[in-house]
Amino acid sequence: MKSTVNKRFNKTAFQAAVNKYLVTKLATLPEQADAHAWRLAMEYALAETTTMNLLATEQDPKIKNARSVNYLSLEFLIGRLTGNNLISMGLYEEVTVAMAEFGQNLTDLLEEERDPALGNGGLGRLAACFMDSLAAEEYPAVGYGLHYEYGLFKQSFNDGRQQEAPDVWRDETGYPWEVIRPELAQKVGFYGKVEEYTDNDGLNQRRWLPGLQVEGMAWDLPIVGYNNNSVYPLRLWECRALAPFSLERFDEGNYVAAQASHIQAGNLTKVLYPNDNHDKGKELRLMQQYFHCACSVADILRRHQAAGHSILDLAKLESIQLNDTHPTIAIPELLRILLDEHHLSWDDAWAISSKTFAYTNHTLLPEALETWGEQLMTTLLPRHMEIIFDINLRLMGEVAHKWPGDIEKLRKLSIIQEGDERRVRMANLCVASTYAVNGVAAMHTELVKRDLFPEFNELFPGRLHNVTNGVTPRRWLKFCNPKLSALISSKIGTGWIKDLGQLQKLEKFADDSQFQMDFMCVKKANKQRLTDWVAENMGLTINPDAIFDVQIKRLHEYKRQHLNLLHILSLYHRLINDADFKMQPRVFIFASKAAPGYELAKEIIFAINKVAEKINNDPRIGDTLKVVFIPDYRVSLAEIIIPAADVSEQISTAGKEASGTGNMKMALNGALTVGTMDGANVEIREEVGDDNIFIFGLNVDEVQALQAKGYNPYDYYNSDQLLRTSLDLLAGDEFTPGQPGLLNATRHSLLAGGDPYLVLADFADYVQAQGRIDKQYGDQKSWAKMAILNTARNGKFSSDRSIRDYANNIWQLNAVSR
Ligand code: GL7
Repeated sequence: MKSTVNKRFNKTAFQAAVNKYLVTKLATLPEQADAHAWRLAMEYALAETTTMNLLATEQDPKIKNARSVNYLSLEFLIGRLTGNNLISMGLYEEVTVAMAEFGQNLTDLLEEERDPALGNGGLGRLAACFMDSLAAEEYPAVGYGLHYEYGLFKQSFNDGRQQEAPDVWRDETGYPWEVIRPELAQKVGFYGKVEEYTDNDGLNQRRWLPGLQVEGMAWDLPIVGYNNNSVYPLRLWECRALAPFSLERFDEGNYVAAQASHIQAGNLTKVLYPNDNHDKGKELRLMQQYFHCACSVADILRRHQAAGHSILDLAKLESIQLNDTHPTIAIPELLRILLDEHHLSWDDAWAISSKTFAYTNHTLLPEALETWGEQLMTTLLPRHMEIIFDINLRLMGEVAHKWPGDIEKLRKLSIIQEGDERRVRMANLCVASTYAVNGVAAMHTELVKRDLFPEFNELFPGRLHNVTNGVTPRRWLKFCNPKLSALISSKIGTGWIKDLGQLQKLEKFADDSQFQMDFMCVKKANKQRLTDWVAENMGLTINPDAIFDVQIKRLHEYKRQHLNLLHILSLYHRLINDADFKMQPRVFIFASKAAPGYELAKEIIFAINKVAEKINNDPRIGDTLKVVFIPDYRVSLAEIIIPAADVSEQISTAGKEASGTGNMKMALNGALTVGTMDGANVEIREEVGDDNIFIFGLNVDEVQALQAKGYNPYDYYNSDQLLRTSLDLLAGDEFTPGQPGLLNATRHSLLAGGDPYLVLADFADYVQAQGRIDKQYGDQKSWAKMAILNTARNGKFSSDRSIRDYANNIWQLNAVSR
């Protein structure tokens, strides 16, 4: 089958298809249809093309015989698909016109779509950007994830406190872009026992006899390549009970018990775990992980063999990228299949598996490094536990050979952590069993080598790489910021959409007064768009001429939203008590979800909301200072906030944020970063130059030195008057009238709680950097120049470049154009 070329758009045929779906799928008529029905019908009509091209890509012999990558991730935070797919298909304008003839406004229809929030934050969003770039660059790829029934929870505020509600991302009538693939369904086992037996050749073999089986149903979402005919699948597995589940129990008349196990088995993919950078070690989560891996590995082998390739050639044709340790169990799963089902020797099986897998590390935080108890592993996956012990035995042999008699090295590198209960360290398993390990920003990779895996780096020289993260320019500039995109294209053409480095050509306009005015005009329009959104959805009035100062990311102590809050408190204090204090009007904008079980994070949200309530209604402050906490942060909100940002807050404790990607999105859209020397901030600074970024705070070595010597937050509290006053504002009832101490949790964590992320240590320098920002904004011409240079110089942070780095340095992959 040859693919259809999108560009030959037939408006009449498209409109006929929309009409057909209105009637046949939505049981309504054009005269009666509401926006919801029009949107769904339009999407079904468009999906005809993407599904056809998905199949055509899959069937293409060039693809079947090419080396490809399989991106395994428990999260794909894809966001709304329709607007982006229209851009990739090159049909945005055509469909705008076609729908207008039905009396429908495309922009309004697009607003109708709910975000599929199948991820938590940066890690999941990165996976989505990578799929977009793989398709744009035409590197053969399949994304493998889970088809959660509920995505990340919906957030609302009740008297300032976070409330969580389930997120139903699919419509009752279905999700038009996805297509079910029953022929790809897989069976997945759990529990049971391992049996030894003698095969026909008289050889001793082992096999796993699972005690429970479930079914994995495949759903494909189309990942549409920008301006090409390739459509790759994002294959999401949904867990279903195998019916009839237990015939005997029906016979026994135990109808309800049989249904109960049925319901339980069907629950595996009900909900995404809402933790970000935190490992909770729940059994159901391990079941999700194995379910994901078993389905995905089986599907990879099915594709490989269906294309006529030998299992012995797996590593030649397939690479499997593990997005963090969440899909690590895919390694023992592949080994189990090679050993127990294909009866390969250990050495042969290992040779294949260890050349197939690669692993990306996304964090250094100890609480985020996954471990699983031996007991749980043995019960749930007895054969996999045996295989993990076998891998470890060989690893320990290598360690003993390299460092004879060094027990400490054995202890540190072992996949098995000794203690009251032995635990499996998933990161160690990954480093020992993959051919490449990468960090996600230059500094992060250095810290992985220096602090996290120094011994592994010695044992396996050359295995550790860096691939700096990136973001897709299609969603994060072209789609979310149409005005800036048009302005850019009017100066340098449209090549930047596929080759973001071309933004450099804007540098020569940085001093051009007219361009500066145009650029700031676009920024103002985007700020007005956000202002309108805030008025409409939150009933709050903000001033679009103020500095829009934005911190949008998950709520975490290491990201230090409370440092931002302390600065706000210091401004409030000075505005009221210091008649000489003057500042540019500023709106502080937050959007952030806290993990439902992370109490302190929720307290910080509460504190920000309460402070906002008071400041926003204080007549002494007027328009000078506003604080807006936008509820239910999600991809579609980011698309409105990011183009409107003047200042991008990237203020994590140095050494804690592996990369960050919001930092890249905002800089690309012309915001100036106030940030620490952490994650990708370091590389952003390298690109934009020291004059175009506001760096402050301790660097990673200073953080480590301070902690080694014994950090005491009271040293700062006692010696810095402004800090003390700001922090103490949280102690009384200033923001919670009649209820003193309600905001104490945040203050307490920073004092008696020991301030683990050195907020107080960085406060003074942060306030100074903010002062420089204030001053700089007073000079609009030079601000405009800095903003332009941020857009011009951030081309490096395209995920197309990240993907090319992976393809060239890790996957050894060639593009296949169709
Ligand atoms: C993260 C990092 O915290 C973040 O800095 C990085 O940009 C992202 C993508 O590499 O990965 N690691 C992690 O566990 N989560 C992240 O967002 C949840």
